Amino acid sequence: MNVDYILGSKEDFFKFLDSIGLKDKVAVLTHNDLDGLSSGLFLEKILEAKRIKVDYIDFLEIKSDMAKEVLVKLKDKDITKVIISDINIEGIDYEGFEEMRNEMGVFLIDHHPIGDKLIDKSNIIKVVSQDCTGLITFILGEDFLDSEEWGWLVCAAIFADYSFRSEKNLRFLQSFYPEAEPDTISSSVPGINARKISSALIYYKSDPRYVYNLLKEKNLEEISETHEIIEKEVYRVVDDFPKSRKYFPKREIYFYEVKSPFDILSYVATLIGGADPDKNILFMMKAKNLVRFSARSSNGKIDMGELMKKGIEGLEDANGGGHIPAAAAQVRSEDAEIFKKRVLEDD
Ligand SMILES: [Mn+2]
Repeated sequence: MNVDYILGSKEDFFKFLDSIGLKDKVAVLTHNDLDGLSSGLFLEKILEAKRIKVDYIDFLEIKSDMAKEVLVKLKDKDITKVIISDINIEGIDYEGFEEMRNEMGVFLIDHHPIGDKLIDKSNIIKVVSQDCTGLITFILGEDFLDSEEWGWLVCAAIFADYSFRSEKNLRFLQSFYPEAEPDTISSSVPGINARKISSALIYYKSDPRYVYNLLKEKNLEEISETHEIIEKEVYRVVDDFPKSRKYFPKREIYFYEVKSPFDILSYVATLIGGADPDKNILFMMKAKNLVRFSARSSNGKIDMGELMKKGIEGLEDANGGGHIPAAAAQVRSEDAEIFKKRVLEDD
């Protein structure tokens, strides 16, 4: 399959791998979601085939100083070469990313838009957002990966990142699952696998490495067990939604607080928002010292991205934004009421 590269090429990637010597210590850093985990696994397999040992692998959460934070760990472990995947780290923490590139050899593979500050575009592969990183690394590794063995995982990543919306990616998925069609894909094997893995990532929220190892062992049985627990919890909340939601007529928004020991906020928001696209809904979930919000206006009646930005204006340690139909925000616990008032009631 052909990949349309926005930046970099397959040759660049293998040149970088060839630059890795016996004395180098190698790390793989990837995103802590399904696409991230699958690309990390494919990278590890490619490196293994090239007889390069991975000394450290980490699954990162997106946050503003993420490159700086992980750089401390990398230096501590004397890492000299790093491959980063599925994170637009050059956009999120530009300074930290450049600092890392000064200290060690870095190669980035990603499908998010290129950060505006980026000047040095070497050692970076960027592709369109619709080509998930799991797919890109799978294609990069096609000479080294057993596609019979890992087809199920790349297809689950394609489902999870909505990459099947592009014609060529759908055809790729159908080469493994000929019966999968866009309108029935969520009940197809890759759709179900993706939902199971996403549940396992919620269940083991603080330990994505554990889920990574289950994937590596192809232990779908244990993944299914966590899925049942999470599904049950999600449906409990979905049932409670019509009973406990509150309507704010001024903006025509429903407000609902998700109460659960599991981080099911965006799962619930996507499910309820998708099932009732005519409703505008603000979901809230309390975390340790902060409160997180997820907003849906599936028919796009309200620009939720803009509304989230308006809600956090001037609030300390707050962030928020997103797309018109789906957006998110988080604020300190003490600012939650201000945020709610701005979003639900103010002019
Ligand atoms: Mn991704």
